[in-house]
Amino acid sequence: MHWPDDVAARYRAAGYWRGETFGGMLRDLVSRYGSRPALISPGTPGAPEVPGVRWSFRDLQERADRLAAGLYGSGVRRGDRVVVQLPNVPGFHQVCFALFRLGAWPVFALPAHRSAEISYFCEFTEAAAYICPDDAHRAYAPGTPAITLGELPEGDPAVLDGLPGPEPSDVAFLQLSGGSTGLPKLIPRTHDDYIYSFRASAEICELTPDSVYLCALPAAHNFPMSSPGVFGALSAGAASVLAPDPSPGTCFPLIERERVTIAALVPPLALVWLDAAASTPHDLSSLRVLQVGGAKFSEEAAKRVRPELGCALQQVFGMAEGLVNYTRLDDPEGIVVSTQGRPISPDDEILILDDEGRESDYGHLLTRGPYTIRGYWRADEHNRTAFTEDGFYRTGDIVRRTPEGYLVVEGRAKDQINRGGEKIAAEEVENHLLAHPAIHDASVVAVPDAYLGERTCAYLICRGETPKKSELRAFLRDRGIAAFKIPDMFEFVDAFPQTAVGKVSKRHLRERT
Ligand code: OOB
Repeated sequence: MHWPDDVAARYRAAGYWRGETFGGMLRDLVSRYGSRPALISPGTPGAPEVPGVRWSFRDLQERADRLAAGLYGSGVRRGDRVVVQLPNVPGFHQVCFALFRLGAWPVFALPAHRSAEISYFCEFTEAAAYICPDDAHRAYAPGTPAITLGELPEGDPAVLDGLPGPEPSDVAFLQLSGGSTGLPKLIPRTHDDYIYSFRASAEICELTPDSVYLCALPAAHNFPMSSPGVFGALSAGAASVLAPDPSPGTCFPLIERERVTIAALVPPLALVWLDAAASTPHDLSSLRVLQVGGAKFSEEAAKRVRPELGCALQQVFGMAEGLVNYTRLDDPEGIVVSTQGRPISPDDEILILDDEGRESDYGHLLTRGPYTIRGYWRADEHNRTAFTEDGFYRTGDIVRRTPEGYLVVEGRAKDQINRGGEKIAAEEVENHLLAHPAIHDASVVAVPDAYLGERTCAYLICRGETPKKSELRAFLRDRGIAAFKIPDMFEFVDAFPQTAVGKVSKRHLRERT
């Protein structure tokens, strides 16, 4: 699962891995920036039970330590897994740093996940606890002790004193893969590798203690977490504003009030912001950089950012498994609007192979480097195909490399739908559909969509009477899957087109719509 010793030694010698843990990093930040703002949350207007808060670096550390002591008192130990599903509130980061301090591993679920996903994460990771927003969530993980935001335990941090903390090379948490298989894969990220990725990202994004980062996407996703995200902002001594939702109605007043300098969005939201900016009464002039990533941002839309929002665009092409590419802030506009950037690290190895496995400037993207995993957690069989023998990760993305060394995402070879940045593994949805008694076979594919980039279409072969589409939607909802995975369209067919070797030809299915 880990990097070979000689490679790890090389990453240390190059200064990428500094032998630091999250706990050590926060202590160091408190000594430098103690009373400066770290996390700002506007609260929910009209809901006094969700008040606005401003935590300094010291507040964050003190609260995380008290929580770590409380969790220790509840039995959470080093190496334990804890499924964390929280909205964009400072409590999310308090929980992260508390678990990091104990050496327990957060397993980052998304707010949209429901019982099917949460119960799987809890069971597969043998989670010691499930930290969730409220009582309604308890039912998602019947066998796991649930702790709601309102009942986070506190203890005397003195109990932590004698405890051995995690090592820098230890796993810090498990991140979710976008996935292309029946069950989501878990990504083990270490203190060393992750801290390098967001520190270097903060540098690329030119963050300083005077920067203000707006976290509008779900905080648990890799993009707003570390590219540079809230962790990158913290590492630079900068404040982060946690938006309860990404709408212009919520975010524009926050940008004005908190003088936000950088924000991150997926392409459909960037379009909504561009449209709303034309008539907003809010002053957005503090915004210097809008990052867009998670799915392909069209060149036409990209060209609108500077004239209509008055800030620079930065394209971000990354993956929870590791590799992140950025256009740089001083790149010529032509590169910024037409490419998805270049890697963070001089030691990110990029391999582009054509269908015959020959090196090329167009084809399958494989990568290896100081913050790209060498294997998913507890997935030996899948790892044999997802990684090459010499440790390259097969991203499943089809890319082109420009003469300047920038990557352009041209398509995808993996069986996944990218619905405006939300990743859907076709096989996972197909398996849920196959559980319906009237469905004989199911094939889920992406269809182009002007707003989301892609939507999902389920092609179905039925036995007996054809079920109503509304009934299928209700069936999937009742199976407890996240709403974004429920297909946008259902098409009933008698047979699936086949490839020469007799497999379902998803390419031909996609061309039907
Ligand atoms: C980010 O991470 P994931 O793990 O949700 O998804 C990774 C996949 C990539 O393999 C690629 O297929 C797609 O999402 N993707 C893009 C893209 N950024 C991600 N496709 C086209 N253009 C882009 N700019 O999505 C993620 C992680 C860190 C930073 C940014 C995004």
